[in-house]
Amino acid sequence: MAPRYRIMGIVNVTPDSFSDGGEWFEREAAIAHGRRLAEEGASILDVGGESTRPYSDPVPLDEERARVVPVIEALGGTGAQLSVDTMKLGVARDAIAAGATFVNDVTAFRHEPALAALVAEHGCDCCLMHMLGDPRTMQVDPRYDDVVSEVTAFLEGRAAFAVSEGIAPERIALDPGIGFGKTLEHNLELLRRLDEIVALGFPVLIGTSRKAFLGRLAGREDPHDRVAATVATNVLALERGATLFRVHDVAPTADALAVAAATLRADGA
Ligand code: HH2
Repeated sequence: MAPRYRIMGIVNVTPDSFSDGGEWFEREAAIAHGRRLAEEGASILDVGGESTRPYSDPVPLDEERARVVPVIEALGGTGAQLSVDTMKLGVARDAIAAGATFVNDVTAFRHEPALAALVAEHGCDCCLMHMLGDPRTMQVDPRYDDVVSEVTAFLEGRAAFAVSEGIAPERIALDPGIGFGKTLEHNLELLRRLDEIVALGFPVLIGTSRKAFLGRLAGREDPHDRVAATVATNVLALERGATLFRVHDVAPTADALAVAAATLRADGA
């Protein structure tokens, strides 16, 4: 039987995220949005205060902390596990104090390696993602000899680092980082051969939600019109062994994965 899967709903508390920038920037709007995503079937809520879209600039620590910590605190009663989408130790520390038990670091502990020890100390879950370069540079002519084997080797190395810092292997999820230093072909190859990353033995998280490559394939300029395209990639990823799905649109994803999982005999959580 295929393993259970979970949906991670995206709560962006940012003025500039690529697909929903500014929509949930007001604290109360972000909190209401998070509650709605939990009701729709998100068992994890991923709260982020810094956009990592291509060419974006970093956000100062105090600003990011002020965006995410009150939202995490307020989402405590939803029943969903709370995740903080940050690469900063200071933000993660306060997010954990506010109730987060999952750290989603798109730099896989490369930005601040001490984040790994913090995650270990608190027994949190974490997601380690592959990214080529940084958000300011990653989409400038990304190149690989074989994108899947290079991403897989990178993730294996980062997981080994996390374990060496004391994080239990079952608390580590790996993510190929769709759109982070990848062309359209790279993204498709990673989805096509996702089973090679799954074979490392860690839960695999996939984040395609509303991303630009889907807009190019489906001819959808507006990210809000990329929901069906997103759902297609998540169904394919489930079939290849992914168990965590990071999405903006929880309700349609939940429906599609329930049907796909029943067909594949994978249970939702
Ligand atoms: N994608 C984004 C942000 N965080 N984390 C993981 N683990 N995997 C992803 O694919 C991923 C991520 C980008 O999406 P979004 O949060 O919607 O946009 P922005 O970074 O512009 O806020």
